[in-house]
Order: sequence, then C-alpha cells, then structure tokens
Amino acid sequence: MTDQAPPAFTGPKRVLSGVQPTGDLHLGNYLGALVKFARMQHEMETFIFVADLHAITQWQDPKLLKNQVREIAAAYLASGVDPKVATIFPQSAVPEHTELAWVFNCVARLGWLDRMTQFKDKAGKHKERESVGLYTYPVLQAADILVYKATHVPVGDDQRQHLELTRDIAAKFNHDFEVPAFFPLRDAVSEGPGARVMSLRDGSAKMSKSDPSDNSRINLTDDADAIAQKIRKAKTDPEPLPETLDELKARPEAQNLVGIYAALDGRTDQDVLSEFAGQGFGAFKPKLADLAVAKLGPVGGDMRRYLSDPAEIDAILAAGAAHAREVAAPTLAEVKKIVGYWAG
Ligand code: AQP
Repeated sequence: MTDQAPPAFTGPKRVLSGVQPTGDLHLGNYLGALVKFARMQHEMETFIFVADLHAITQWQDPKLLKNQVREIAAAYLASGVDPKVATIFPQSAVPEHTELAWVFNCVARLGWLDRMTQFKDKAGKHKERESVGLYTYPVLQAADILVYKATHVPVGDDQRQHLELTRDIAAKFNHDFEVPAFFPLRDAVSEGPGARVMSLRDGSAKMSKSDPSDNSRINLTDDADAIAQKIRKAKTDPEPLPETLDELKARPEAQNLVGIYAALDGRTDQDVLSEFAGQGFGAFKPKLADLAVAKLGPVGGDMRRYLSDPAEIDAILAAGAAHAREVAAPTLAEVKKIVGYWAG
C-alpha cells in the first residue's frame, strides 16, 4: 500500500435521501430533510425514497404501512419536491437496495456497527430483544446511497455518524476489490439551519416522532391552534433573549426556539437575536407561532389535498420506482462482477 490518495470519483453529482414511514412527520424532519430536498432537486439529479425497509426494523402494522408510505410521499410533494424534477419512490420497490446491502454486510465490520449511537439509543437496555435489522440499519442506509453512487445526502445531524459509516464502507469496498474510484467518498450534508431541531419540552433531546409527548414536537399535520399552543407551552427560561450566540449556549431551550425561528425564516440565529435581544419569551413566542403557522399551515393543507387522491400518489411512486431501478440496476450489475458472483 502507498500513502497516495485514491483517484477521485468522476461520476455525476447526485442527491439521495429518504424518510421512514413510521409516524407523523414533524418540524425536525421538515427543516432537517424535506426543505433541503426541495432546494437541492434544482441543483442536481435527485432521488428521494420512502424508507419502508428501514421502517420494519421496528414493528409496523402491515395494514397501515402502505398508507404510511403514501403519507410521506404526500409530505414530500407538499414540501415542494416535484416529481417532474426529482425521482420519488418507495424503497421496497427497488430490490437493488437490499441486494447491495448484503454485499455491504460482508464489507462492514462488527466493530464499526457496535459504535453506532442510534442503535444504542433505540435499543435502550434490551438490545438482545431488538431485530437484527435495526442493528444493520446503517449498512442498508449505505446501500441506499451508494446504489445510486450519490454524492450528496441531505439529512439531519442525527444521521452524521451513519454517513461516516457509509464513507468507510465505500472506501473499504473500493480498496478491497481494487476499484479505487468506484464508489464516491463524499461527506454528509447535515449542517445548516434546522439540522438539529430539539424537543419543545427538553432542549437536550432531539425532536422525534417516537417521543411519547405530542407537545414535544410540531407535526406537519397540526392545525394553526395546535402549533400556537405547542409553542406557547414550549419549555423556556425567565431570562430575556441575549444579544450574542455565546450567551445563548447555556440555554438549550432558548437556543432551540431561536434556531427554529431562524430556519423557518431563512435567516441566521444571530439575525434573530439582533431583532429580539432584550425581549422575553412572552413577546417572542407569539411571533414564532405566527411564523410557524404561516410556513407550516400550507404544507399540512397540501398534504391533505394530495392524500385525497391516493391513486395519483401511487402513480408517482410507481413511475419513480421504475426510473430508480434503471439507475440502480447497472451499479448492482457492476458490483456483482467486481465481487465475482457466479451470477455476476
Ligand atoms: N430533530 C430533528 N432535527 C433535524 N432533522 C431531523 N431528522 C429527524 N429528526 C430531526 C431528519 O429527518 C430525516 C428523516 O428521519 P427518519 O424519520 O427517517 O428517522 P429518524 O431520524 O429516526 O426520525 P425521528 O423523528 O427521530 O423518528 P424516530 O422517533 O422514530 O427515531 C433524517 O434526515 C433525519 O436526520
């Protein structure tokens, strides 16, 4: 081995991301992922899937799953993802993801997966009762990304560790099979406004679908009253907003609300502080509620409109899956040859 860097990947720039159909989407999913999808689709070729394979790593009612997939697709459309521009599809309709995941199961090392904090968080104290699928979830995620040779993966900050693992898997595959520029080794796109939206009840926990308290999150389907009420009840402190970001650091709940305001309004946290410094939450929260209702209200309304026509959503998903397979199949065919499969 030499110390030389491997040759650079020269394929096209592509965006790939997805969301699990595991419950109502919230403001964190919207700002951390959906808004970025809508923006990036105009910058490069974009593939956005509904992660139903990932969803079943934890129990999902089979009678509900298909409709949950449609709900996520409706959320993509309502957030501005345009099926004429981006490819929207259900993960389970593109079997190349799982075929590549098996190869990657044989490339990834146990020690790498043992370090994944999301598994530890989700499994809690009883990891022996969790599915093997939950443990190997990040390997499937690597396959989702690399089967399209995606170079850009817009996700929230909680996925950063999984994306680093994707990079490690790509690098080991390229190295072990002596195909140095086969898979791209790009970094995550997990920074920026909204990359880490925290719970409205606890500024140290991320806003999450699975939080038992509905008041901890703003759902995309919440109406104006519910949004305003949740913001009114959001945990804060009695101090007025400070002038500088440094002063905000020790106040996670205040920092979170300022971050949400900034992300919804397309501004920086510092801009928001400059406008509201010296004001208490009694003044700030109603302004934030108005902004959240103005931005999210139309998204919820559009979601309901799309969901009133499930056949149209199914047609979009089917067309997306057909196109996704056209792109994924050649990658998998090459991988089979590289690995030396009999069927390669
Ligand atoms: N709080 C968050 N802030 C910013 N981004 C977030 N994302 C999730 N929570 C936040 C991003 O949303 C995308 C889709 O996530 P997912 O549904 O596929 O999985 P998740 O990260 O497990 O979402 P939840 O809401 O936290 O679900 P549960 O409670 O089931 O674990 C990803 O890009 C994620 O980063």
